Amino acid sequence: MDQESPIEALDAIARSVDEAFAAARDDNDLRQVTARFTGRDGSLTKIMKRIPELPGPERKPFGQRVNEVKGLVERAQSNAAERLRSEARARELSRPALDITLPGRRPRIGRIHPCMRTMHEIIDVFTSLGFDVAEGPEVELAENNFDRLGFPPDHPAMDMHDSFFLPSRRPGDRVLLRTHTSTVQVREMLSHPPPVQAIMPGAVFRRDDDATHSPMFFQLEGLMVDEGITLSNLRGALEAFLTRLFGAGVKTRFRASYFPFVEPGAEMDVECLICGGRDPHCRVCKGTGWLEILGCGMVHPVVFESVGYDPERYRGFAFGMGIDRLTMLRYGINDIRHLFENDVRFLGSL
Ligand code: FA5
Repeated sequence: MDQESPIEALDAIARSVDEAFAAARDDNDLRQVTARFTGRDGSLTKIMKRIPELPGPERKPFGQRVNEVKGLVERAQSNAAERLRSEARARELSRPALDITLPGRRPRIGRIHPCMRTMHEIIDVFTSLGFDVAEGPEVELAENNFDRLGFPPDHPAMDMHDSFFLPSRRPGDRVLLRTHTSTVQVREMLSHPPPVQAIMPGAVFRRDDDATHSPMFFQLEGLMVDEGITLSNLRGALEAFLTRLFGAGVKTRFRASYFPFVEPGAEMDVECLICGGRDPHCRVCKGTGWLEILGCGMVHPVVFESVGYDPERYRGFAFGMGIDRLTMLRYGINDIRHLFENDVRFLGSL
């Protein structure tokens, strides 16, 4: 059989174009079909090489016809691409809009920080005993933090190495991050005449950092001033709060201690609820079986004088407790730093 002429071959190519592109099912098919016509080994590319078989006058019209067929291929290719796009879109639209088999994601629900939970409970105890709640600033004058509380000028707490001093805007002011909430006692007494019965919660700052000392921690100060206040009022208030927080059986002890703003002064310890006093290497109680939770005492007359109260007429008690330490004891936490690392797995487990 004779080989078909280039003209017949070109006509056959032209007739096959539409069917070839109609068969393309995806972009990959489309690329392959296009290559079959116009690729390096494509039928249209090859047929150009047969031009010399034609008589001279037929060559030019043949070349034009090849170009026309190339145009056919291009149009068929772009129609097929459009068809594939709309088929894909139709498939997408016919899918259910929402995959209801996918399990939902539970939103994370925040919780109150354990220190704040302890703080709120203690506030509830004292407000039920008739105490008001007062607050003061975290950035304080050294005068309120130390001087009015009777700290002697060379007291080590005033050393730059023990407290966070800040540059002050007014020349002569010594400003620092308060090291205890006793500053608010001073502010309360300066702004209210006696009697005073208030608690003062808040954050305080010191250059401390170990298993039971954090550079930022929370204290809650208590102050009661009136005629005839005695040490038994102090013990009564503290016992009421400890029983509410830890239950009736918890062991506590008072130790005589020194604070310049009280006389007599004491510290109160709670039995180590982490090791129960059984671990000589316990990092919380350091093997003593006790953890110090607060300082307290009867307000020193020097303080009354510094705020303009009559020390002959008034007596008062004050205490300052460490909320973080109480939180450690309540939740059995053996390192205060865990409370401030913001690990939600740890905090969420308490
Ligand atoms: C004072 O801060 C006194 N202002 C308390 C006071 C108030 C005494 C009124 C008398 C009258 P002290 O430095 O001991 O005292 O701290 C009180 C409590 O804060 C400690 O018993 C302890 O529970 C807690 N505490 C102290 N330093 C830290 C720290 N770095 N991290 C966590 N808790 C601390």
